Amino acid sequence: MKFLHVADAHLDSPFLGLSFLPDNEKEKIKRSTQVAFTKMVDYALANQVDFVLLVGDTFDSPNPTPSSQTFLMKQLDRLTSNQIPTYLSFGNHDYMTKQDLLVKENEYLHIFDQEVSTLNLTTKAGMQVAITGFSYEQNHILDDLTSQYPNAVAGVYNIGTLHGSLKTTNDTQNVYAPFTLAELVNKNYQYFALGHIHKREVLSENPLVVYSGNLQGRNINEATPKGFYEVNVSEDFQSTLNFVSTSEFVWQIVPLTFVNEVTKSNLVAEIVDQINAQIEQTTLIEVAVQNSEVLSPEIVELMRDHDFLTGLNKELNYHSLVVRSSFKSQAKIVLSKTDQQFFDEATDSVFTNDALAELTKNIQKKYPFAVDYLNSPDYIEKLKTQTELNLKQRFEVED
Ligand SMILES: [Mn+2]
Repeated sequence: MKFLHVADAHLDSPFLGLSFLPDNEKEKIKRSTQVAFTKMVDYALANQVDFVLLVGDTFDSPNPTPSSQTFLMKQLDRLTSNQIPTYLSFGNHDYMTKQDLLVKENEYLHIFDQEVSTLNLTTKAGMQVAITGFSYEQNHILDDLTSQYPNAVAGVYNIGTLHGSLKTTNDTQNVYAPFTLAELVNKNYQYFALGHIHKREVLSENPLVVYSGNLQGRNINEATPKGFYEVNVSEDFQSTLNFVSTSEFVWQIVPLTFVNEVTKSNLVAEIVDQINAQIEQTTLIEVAVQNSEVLSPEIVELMRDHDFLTGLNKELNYHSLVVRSSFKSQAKIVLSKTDQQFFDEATDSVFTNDALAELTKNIQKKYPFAVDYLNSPDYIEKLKTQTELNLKQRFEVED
């Protein structure tokens, strides 16, 4: 038997921050989530899989556009009219009810309710499968629902589907159907198909507890190829994973280090050569200058400019695009010993989670989805680097 573990298609993803790109490029990027989903359905049909699991956040929002609704309806129809059972649950982004979909449940399309329930299936080859799951009806689920998952049934291939995240010690983060790995492992299911975290990850090998990641990276923090897992199951229930990539393009931070003297006349060639040496497929790129102290402020200004960055694109391999730039400096701020002490103290007190939470209070209130981002160590690190760079440009610096 083989089935597909798919999650987080995020149809309708807005791909924010790319408004400066030409319309045709923007359109292509926006369409990429649909293209990725279509590739998955193509694969299911070509390989005659026994069933497909869609583990939440198929849409990016609970109010999908007519275009996405119609698209999903057609794709589900391709699966079900070819008698491929499809099991869909709603996640924290697309918390909806069955009645909100353009397509009705039928013999082959099963949609999980808010309550944890189990659906049974016998494959064409006669294998018994039990699939347990639930749907979100609001964007947060504070309860750990794993106790409601029934015990494994002997002789049956038991699958748990769960859109959620591992419990953390910080309770304010435990709002997406939190669970512990031990709880899942102790269910003795053959496979836990997880959704929500966009990074592909095997949390446990035996039994398999797996995040498939999303189908198409949506921003620079979602680098590496994305796709789904095909799970092949032998008659004695041994499961093997086969990752199938569906991304139309990948995101990549491309570090740039300038060795030669950089002038405006060799700038484009310097950047393009370094990028082309580091990409292997269609890529949306952040160029990350590692030693911006060798660049004049004018050139840094130029490299921050969208028109300049867009102008590089026609020289790049695989129709790749530069979509942003960032700057690190190796230079040190020169301070007297006492000043340095104050500077270090200030750094430690400013870049704390609490201080940043206070600064971004209004943003967090207005855009609750930004909370995770603003609190992420990655983001805080970036903010720190950027602040240091800005300060260095004001102080005297030495290499
Ligand atoms: Mn999610």
